[in-house]
Amino acid sequence: MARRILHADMDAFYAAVEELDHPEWKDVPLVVGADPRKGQGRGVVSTCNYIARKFGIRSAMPVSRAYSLCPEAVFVPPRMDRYIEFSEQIMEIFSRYSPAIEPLSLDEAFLDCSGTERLFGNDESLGKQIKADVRRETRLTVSIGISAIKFVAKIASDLRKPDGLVVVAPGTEKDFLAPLPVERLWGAGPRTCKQLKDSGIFTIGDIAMREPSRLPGAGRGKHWQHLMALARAEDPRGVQPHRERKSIGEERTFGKDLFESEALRLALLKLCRELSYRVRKTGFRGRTITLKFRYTGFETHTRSRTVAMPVITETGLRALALQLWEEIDKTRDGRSIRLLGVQISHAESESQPDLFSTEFLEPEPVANAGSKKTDRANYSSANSSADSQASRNRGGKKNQNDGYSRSDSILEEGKNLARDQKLEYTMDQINEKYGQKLQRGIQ
Ligand code: TTP
Ligand code: MG
Repeated sequence: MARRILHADMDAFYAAVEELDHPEWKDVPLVVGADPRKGQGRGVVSTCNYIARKFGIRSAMPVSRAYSLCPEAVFVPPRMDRYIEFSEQIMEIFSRYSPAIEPLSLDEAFLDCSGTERLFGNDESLGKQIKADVRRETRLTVSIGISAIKFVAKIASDLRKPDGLVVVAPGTEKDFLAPLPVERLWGAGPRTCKQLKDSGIFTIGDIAMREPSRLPGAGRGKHWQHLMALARAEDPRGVQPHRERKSIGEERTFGKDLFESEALRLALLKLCRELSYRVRKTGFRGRTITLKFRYTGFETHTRSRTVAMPVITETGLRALALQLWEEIDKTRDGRSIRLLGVQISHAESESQPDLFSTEFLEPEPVANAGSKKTDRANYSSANSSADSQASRNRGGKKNQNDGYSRSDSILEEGKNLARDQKLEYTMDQINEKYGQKLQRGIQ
């Protein structure tokens, strides 16, 4: 089966973030780089918006040159913290669509989406879903290319920027590449392009058709061999994730900071719903749940708890998340919350928990949640797992210490857990079947 590689790259990334924070810059030429009018004319352009590009301004160009091309442009210094914040959000969105992600920079990544057709539909539908998620959650646009061949996906994402989606069907890659100028070829720098043009070669198709001996340098050397292979759409490289997925999470920055406990609780439950759906879809298994919260003004904290068994049901996740939330709510002194997130980490290697293991009832020692920010509070778990706790709560008297033997109680919890799991999978199927139809009806 053909691979399905997706390349996603944000549009005018730094500039788009600046426009988001300063809508007054949206319709004017905007350059991210030191302001040449303030005596810092030696810096270079990080990027610029698409209006500024019409004046010929480009990344890495000296700001003094950008100024001479467009004196009325607004120049703003880069704010890396803010771009990193968006980058994390974008990568988190990408991670919903593939566990194999190869980030190339803050704003772009390859995703290996092979075998996800049943989950996300055809290439077009997959690309549209990712674009819609990015737009809805960040209010930024991303361009996407999809192909069975890695570098073709990269070229495709760049072709219809901004806000592009280009799908190259398997088997059509050579035809797709043929008319494109040689500059598009990954690895063909200005020097190579000049050599090619001097030899009468202007398009990628020209390279593919040319006898290797009639290429510059007679086509010898690794560099030319590589370019020839690419021109013929030969690229065996796969997506190389730098690391296995260690966690899975959902977070939201609210449109307006939230203050009411009830509103925050509801927002948390919604996050739990979305996260548990992804847990079911990806089969991710983790035993640590972490709540992340950011106050108005950006102070960020996390609290986490580790349990003995992976958190696999929404019921279990909600129970744990609410316990953590109540602790936070008590200590936040009425401060408003800007961002809320929930994450499961501490990945398990086994794909399914053993429902009837006696470990099910053992408390787990404190875990290290790996938070970057301040005031991390880890709690050891009083209960064995969120899932079994939820089962106990629901089971009422029967699950108390009321004469049932330990193995009976384990069996009972296992049954409850299996029932929750089955119910939630069934709900997913119903939602996927009728929810999508409903959405299509509305569009
Ligand atoms: P790019 O993806 O190359 O550029 P872009 O996102 O601004 O524009 P587009 O993809 O729509 O063509 O780079 C991502 C960010 O990296 C960019 O916003 C700013 C930064 N960057 C630099 O700081 N210096 C550079 O030379 C380049 C190319 C990018
Ligand atoms: Mg970009």
